[in-house]
Amino acid sequence: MFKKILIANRGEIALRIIRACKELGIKTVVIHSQVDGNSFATRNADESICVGADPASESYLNMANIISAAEISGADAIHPGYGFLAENSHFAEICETCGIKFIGPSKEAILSMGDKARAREIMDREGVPIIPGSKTILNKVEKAVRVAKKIGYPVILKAAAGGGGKGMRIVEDEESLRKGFVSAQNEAKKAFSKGGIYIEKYLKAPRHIEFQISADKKGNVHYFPERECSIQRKHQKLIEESPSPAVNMKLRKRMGKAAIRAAKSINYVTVGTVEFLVDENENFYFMEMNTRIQVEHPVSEEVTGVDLVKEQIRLAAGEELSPGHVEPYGHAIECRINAEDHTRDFMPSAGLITVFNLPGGPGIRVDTAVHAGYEIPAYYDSMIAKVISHGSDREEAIARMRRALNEFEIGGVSTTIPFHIEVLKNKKFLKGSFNTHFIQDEMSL
Ligand code: MV4
Repeated sequence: MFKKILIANRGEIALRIIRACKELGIKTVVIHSQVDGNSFATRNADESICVGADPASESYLNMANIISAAEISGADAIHPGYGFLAENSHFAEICETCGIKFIGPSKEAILSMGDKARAREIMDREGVPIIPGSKTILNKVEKAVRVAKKIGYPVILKAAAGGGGKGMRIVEDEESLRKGFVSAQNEAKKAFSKGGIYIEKYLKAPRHIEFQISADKKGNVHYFPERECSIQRKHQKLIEESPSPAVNMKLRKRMGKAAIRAAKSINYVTVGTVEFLVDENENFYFMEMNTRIQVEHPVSEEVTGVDLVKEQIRLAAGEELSPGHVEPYGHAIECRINAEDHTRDFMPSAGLITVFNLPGGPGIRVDTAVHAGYEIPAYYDSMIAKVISHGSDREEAIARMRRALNEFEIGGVSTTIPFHIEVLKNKKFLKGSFNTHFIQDEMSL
């Protein structure tokens, strides 16, 4: 097992990783930018090292300084958390070269899943269902036109280096495909420095359902009960739950087995997530694989009792898989609380938090590194807390979440709490009948 882990992240996830390390008896060193010097994470770690100025490019993305910090502090592993360097295959490679264990899968696995067209190709070869479309990057518009003709319009253009919805474009006919293709390439090139585009049949109203998996170096792979992540806005998830109200035991088993096949196809080790789109007829299709611990991992922890961050660390250290949990215990929901004004197009609301009184009681967990007197820096994302409710069934989990959101007192900044409370009153949400268009269709913003 590792003796000391360097945490290359900030905020609630840095704290979450510190907590896991403490329970495992591992020393921690957290890196930070100048503005984060006195954060709750730095105060809870055994050591902290400033690696640069406030912009992430100079600190949380500064590979040379982070590696130096690991070497100076004698850390034998680096946990990247989510975002920043978590899915950077180059960083994983540098860690390996320096003899520091990157807590995540191999650089090869990160690289194959980072190229979304290649990921599709691998999954198709392994018998994991993919959305009809191109198996490779399309260099010429004529090729795209040919594929689109075969699968039928509408189609969606996606950037192979993108993911999470960045650089997508829906086209209804050949004319708009011809018009949009080169500009989509240019946009992708600008955003990701790689212009590769692939196309898929556009599914009209899919649900986003994903499977947490865990895998050890011997090739044992488990799947966890699915997470329903359809409640998103501009490709940012806002509410996640486990299990999905749309998935029965039979579908869970079919999708879980496909998720295991996906992980095995790239010799995956540690924890990861296989994302699927699911249509009204229970057809499911591989969309992407995320090679990191995700923001929404707590809902899986609540319905299984597994500490996923500890499991991730144990698996990275070469230990064997803990027993799996296929059927969920009760129901869990997570609301991401952002410091944003939802009445002003979710504009970030940076500034001083004057009041911060947490909800609690039965079935409520709050993952946050924020406190009263904390000043939200303008440099990073706007998530300030995750409220996770757990109940014996979906009804109880919703009732507990509603109760907790009303208890939560935050002063000084606008938050998305009122927005979440509205969603939790929506009839379609309560019935569990929604898809990825829910916010656009149901919430008047
Ligand atoms: C799709 C899709 C429909 N068909 N792919 C990909 C990333 C995720 N955040 C959204 N993604 C989608 N991929 C196919 N083949 C629908 C979405 C999608 C979406 C697309 C455009 C505009 C808004 C959207 C909201 C949710 C899901």
